[in-house]
Amino acid sequence: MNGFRKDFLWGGAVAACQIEGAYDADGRGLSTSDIHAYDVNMNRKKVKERGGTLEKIKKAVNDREGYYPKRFGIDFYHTYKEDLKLLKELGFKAFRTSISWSRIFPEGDEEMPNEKGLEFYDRLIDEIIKNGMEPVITMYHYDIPLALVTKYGGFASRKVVDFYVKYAKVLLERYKGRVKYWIACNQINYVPVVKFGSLGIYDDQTSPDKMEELVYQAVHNQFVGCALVKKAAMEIDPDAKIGTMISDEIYYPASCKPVDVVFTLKKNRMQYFFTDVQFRGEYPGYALRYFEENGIDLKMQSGDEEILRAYTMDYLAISYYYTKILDAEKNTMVPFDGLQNPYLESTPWEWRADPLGCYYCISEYWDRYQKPIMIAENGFGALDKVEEDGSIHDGYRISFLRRHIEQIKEAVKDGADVFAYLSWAPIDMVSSSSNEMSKRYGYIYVDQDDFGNGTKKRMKKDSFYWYQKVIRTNGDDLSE
Ligand code: BGP
Repeated sequence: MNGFRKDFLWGGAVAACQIEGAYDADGRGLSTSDIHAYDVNMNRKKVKERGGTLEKIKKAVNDREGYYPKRFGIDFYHTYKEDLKLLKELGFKAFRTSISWSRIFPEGDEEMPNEKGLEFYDRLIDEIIKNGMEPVITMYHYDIPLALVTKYGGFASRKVVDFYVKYAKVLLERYKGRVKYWIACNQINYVPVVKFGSLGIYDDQTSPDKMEELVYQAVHNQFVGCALVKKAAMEIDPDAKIGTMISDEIYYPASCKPVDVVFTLKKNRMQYFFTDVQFRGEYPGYALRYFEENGIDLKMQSGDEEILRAYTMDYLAISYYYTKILDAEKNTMVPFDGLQNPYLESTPWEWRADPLGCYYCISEYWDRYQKPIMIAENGFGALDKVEEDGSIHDGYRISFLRRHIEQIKEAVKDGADVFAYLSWAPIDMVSSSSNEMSKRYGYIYVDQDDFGNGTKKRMKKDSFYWYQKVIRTNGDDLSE
């Protein structure tokens, strides 16, 4: 294959908790994303997830002074029609967004779903389709209903798995025939870092020495949840495809010292662990050994192993942003503990772009599983400047995207079945990690600052016209 397949899904990806706003509209409940305050003194090079202790969480809920950007997003809840029109003009073939769990089950454990929430996604999904795009829907993107955290302790509880599967079944029934591509959980391997957003585990839920065990227990529960979602999809809508999604965190050895190379292999394997379980249907030996040697005793319920084996995922969604390197002496097995690569350029957030790494990552995953691959996120967060005449010259973003798409094409030429490229994010919105508005990814600029001030006017950047050409030529013309 010399280029992208004819039905290649070009598009972009967003998440409900960063874009929608309207956090209390139409019966929506609070979610984990609503308690992340913007911190003007934050160090961009050391952005950490803010979960906190149970007390801190409760305080944030009642705080009337701090600014919580994800509660407001860019008001997509009300502007989706105009925004989708712009994406249609770009030529989008697909649009990935997520459903806000707490719009459907405000507290997570209600008997019946919130009809008003379901109706919003009826309208949104219909509008996506009306604009000629394939909807790609993430069921759960860092916004578990907050009550499931405070009452049950998030995915560490098996009850929450039941609530999650019930929620997913409601979505599958309701949007059957309209949504083909589902992603069960955003970046399932990223959980040790985003343990609050992704697993709903708070800082003092257990003692520090038991935290790793609790996290992996919750991961196990999430695996079972995803497998049960696949089972439900097979029964409810056999045409639906259930994907698992990882954030690429495959690192390079810092040197060719065999000890660095083997350490890197072992650490990378704990990343493949997630997809090994979800595609091969069983826990690999290296992971079982890691758990045993680190005092991690996972509680499996009877039937779990059969469920994992019987219901594996249909495709792999990857988000790809940067790479890091590993030194056996300086780094530990703690996930994502790595060093910056001196051969790569830094951004203010220390996300070092590595287009060749994109080829490397796709090739590794394709060679390992031969499962269809969707690039579910890839993009360049930057501080954009609006010129006096309203133009925005984001050549750096065009260059980033061009170099990555070229490498994806290289992997395609090798035979990798990449069927979609959904860049993050077509329109500026609140950053997931830093809660800033000024970390911008879009082809479309949104006039809004870190405190939510501004006209919210949408403006096309130079990259808008470039990506439009890329889509029009099915990736043949990438010239800047
Ligand atoms: C991914 C998340 C997204 C997203 C992106 C960029 O890990 O799935 O939600 O926002 O990273 O991250 P950030 O917004 O922190 O720059």
